[in-house]
This record gives sequence, C-alpha cells and structure tokens, in this order.
Amino acid sequence: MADKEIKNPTYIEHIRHFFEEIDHAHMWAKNIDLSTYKGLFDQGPNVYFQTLPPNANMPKDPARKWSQQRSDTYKNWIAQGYPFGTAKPAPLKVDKAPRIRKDVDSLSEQEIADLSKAFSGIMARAPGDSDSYFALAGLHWYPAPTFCQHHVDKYNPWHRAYLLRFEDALRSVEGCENVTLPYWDITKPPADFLFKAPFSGYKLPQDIHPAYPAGYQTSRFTKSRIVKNVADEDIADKIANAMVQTTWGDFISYTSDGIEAAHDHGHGAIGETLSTPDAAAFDPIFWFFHSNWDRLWWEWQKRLQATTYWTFRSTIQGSTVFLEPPFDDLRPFALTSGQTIDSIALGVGYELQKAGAESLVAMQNRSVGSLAAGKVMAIHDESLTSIRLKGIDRTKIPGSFRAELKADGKKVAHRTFFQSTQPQTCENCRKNALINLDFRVPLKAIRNKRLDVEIHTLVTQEGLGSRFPLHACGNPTLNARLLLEGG
Ligand SMILES: [Cu+2]
Repeated sequence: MADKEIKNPTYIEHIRHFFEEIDHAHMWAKNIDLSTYKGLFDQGPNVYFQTLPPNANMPKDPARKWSQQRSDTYKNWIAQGYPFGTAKPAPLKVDKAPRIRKDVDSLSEQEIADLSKAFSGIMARAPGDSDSYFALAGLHWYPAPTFCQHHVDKYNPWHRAYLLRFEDALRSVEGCENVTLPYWDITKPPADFLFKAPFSGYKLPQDIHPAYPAGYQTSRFTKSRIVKNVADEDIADKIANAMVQTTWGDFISYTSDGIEAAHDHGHGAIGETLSTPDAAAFDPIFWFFHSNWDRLWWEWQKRLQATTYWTFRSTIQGSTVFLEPPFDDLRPFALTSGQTIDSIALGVGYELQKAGAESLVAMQNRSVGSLAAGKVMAIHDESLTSIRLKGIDRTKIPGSFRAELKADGKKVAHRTFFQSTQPQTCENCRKNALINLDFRVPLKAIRNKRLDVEIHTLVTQEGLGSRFPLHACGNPTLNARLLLEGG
C-alpha cells in the first residue's frame, strides 16, 4: 500500500478514511462502532494493536492490511490526543445519476413546458388520489396527521424522502417520465416562470383545517419583496456558514447559522403561505425552495466525503441514535408503505452551478464558540459575540416567530423560527419544546448598551399586533459568549 506517514493527522482528514464499509459492518456486528469519532476514540489503542504490521489480525483481507506508514500515522494520531480536525472540502464533482435536478435558471423552454405539464397533471387529479398534488402537499402538515420532522436530525432525511415521493408523482404524469424537480438557489432572484401558472399558486379543492377552507388560495410576497427579504435575512451568509462546517450538528443547526436556520429564515422571507408549515407545501414554490435545501445538504455531504450511510456517520459528534433502526422510519414515505429509503445516499444528482461552488471554499476561519484548547486563539476588537436566548418554550407560541435582540431599544439582530400555528399538536415539537436561539453580533454593537429581547409572531391576529410575552413562553434567559478566532 502506497501510504505516507502523516505527522499531524486528524480524524476527519485522514483517520476515518482508513476504514471501509466492510470494516464498519464487520465490527458493528460485534457491537463495536468504528464509524464515528467517539466510537473510534473508545477503541483507539485496541485498533492500533489489531492492525499493527506485520502480523495484524485485522483487516482479514491480506490485500487490505495496514502498511507500516499507515500504522505510524494512526499511532501519531493517538499520541497527539486524537484530534478531530477541520475538513478540507473535497473538490465538488459533477454528479452522474439517473435523475439530475437543474437550477431553475438553466431550464430550456421545453423543460419548463414539461414541468408545467407535470404540475398541472397532478393538480388535476382528484384529492383522494394519493398521487395528487392535494394529497402530497397535505403530508407536510394539514390535513395529514403531523409527520413533522423539523428541528431534529431527521429534518434533512425526511424532506429528502418527501421530495423523491413528489418527484415520482410528477414523473407519473404521461409524457413527463423524465421530469426532475429543479432547485431555486435562494441566493438568486426566483425565476419569472415561478410566478406564472401552474407555479404561481394553488387553490384548495377542499378544507384542510378551519383556517384553510376549500377555496383558500395560497399567497406569497412579490418577487421584489422576496429578493429584499432574502437579503435582509442574511440567508446567503447563513448558507455559506453552514457549508463550511465539519460536523453534522453544526451544519444542520437552527440555533446558530446552520442550514435549518437558513431554511427557517427562507420560509419567513417568502411568506405568507410559506411562513408556517401548516399549508406551506401547497404553494408550488415550496418544492423548488426545498429542492435547494436538499441540494445543499448533498453538496455538503460530497465536500465531507460523507455520501453513504457509513461515511455520513463520521461527521457526527453528537448522538447517532437517529441513525439507528428504525432510521428508515421516515413516515409516511417509508416503513408504513413497507418501503425503505436510503436517504443518505441520494441516488439523485444536482447540476452544479457555474460559479458559487468555489466561492464557498474561500469562507474559512470563521469565528466559533469554542476552539480546541490546543490551538492558539485570539480576541480582537472586532470580535463577535454570541448572545443566546435560552430555554424558549416554543410550543406556547402560535406559529413561526422572530426573536429580536435590541440594544438601547434598537434592533441589532434577529432569528426566525419556523413552526406550525399549533405546535402542541405535534409529538416531535412537544418532545423538543425548549429551544435556544443564538444572535451573533459584533461586540462593539452591544457594548455599554442595554440589551433586551422581543418575540414577535409572523402570523398576526387582526388588530392585536405580533408581540408575544416572554413570560408566556417559559421565561427564556440570556447569556453571552465572546467568540474566538484561531490566531
Ligand atoms: Cu421547509
């Protein structure tokens, strides 16, 4: 094996690649997990001795025995205290998959016509047809029993399965067998065709809830207002921050600037039907908006070399319980239908954007809440502070809301949280009732100023305003951390 000894190896850059699927599956059967950082840490010296040349026990296959150099690299890793490391993004490769989802901006006239035919086709189906637009959009919240997977690890896998299910329905329309669901890159203005029928809106053929009776017409802000909102909400920056994270927890975060935070702010920016999960999926723009979040997850997986079940596990530093059986319980898309969906290995590709991809790589060295103590750190005059609003009981708040941080009465930061107007009816929401939201602001914007927080609901009742009292949602607390930079 042509290995080279590495003096300062890290888990994420080097060590995890020493193991293959066959090793993980083999050891997993013996109740040993080598596929996560924590699992490997627990087995550290053990693995060293088991793989030590020349008479190693493992791996069994003589062709895959560890070289002396690899063994030395592994030893160096242990000797240096098992550093986790920061991923150097793998170059983005072009996907080769039977289904390629394109950027909405790059569709030909013919492709738009086909897509339009597919949407009209499923919209014309009877509401009782499980492949109808009505039935599929209804799985997101109303009128279905809630299957809500938001603000939990299964958020991305669940929506991935949902998109596949929807795309399959589009492809079931005659003449649309090759249609795929394009993505709207939210950092660019939404394409004009999204504001024309059948993509401009949808009228409910029957009641889904007293607030959404038959005849309810979906609505969203104008194109120019959406563009302005997306900019005001710093969504591009949140995405960029998510894309350079090394661990799954940091990537998916809604508490700080992770991908679900970007998603939540996006829902609010597009409004009005989209601003709560209740009827969001009935507005056709939902599907293009969500195809983009799935693309970003897939691109992050590719950058982290985490596109299969076992390699994906290597990015998880927190609990892996959600990946254990029944991980494929992505109801109603799998299990109940007897079907299993591999929602980690997508099987669908996304067309790369012309620019964009490389620009993300440039965004390194962002401020973080904690640094490995082994690293040198610095606190600068311009340093950022993270102010945490902690312990919000969100099930008390009717619908999506915005938490605003004010300094001497002036808003300096805000966070949007996306949820149903009836969160207490959802088991997942009740289980994850208490949430934290982090505001990130330059120290100088808040120093020597009086800070306070307000919560405002996005859906307001006529004449009553939007302010929601803090004592009515668990009396959350505030704390502040100075963010550190590698110096
Ligand atoms: Cu969403």
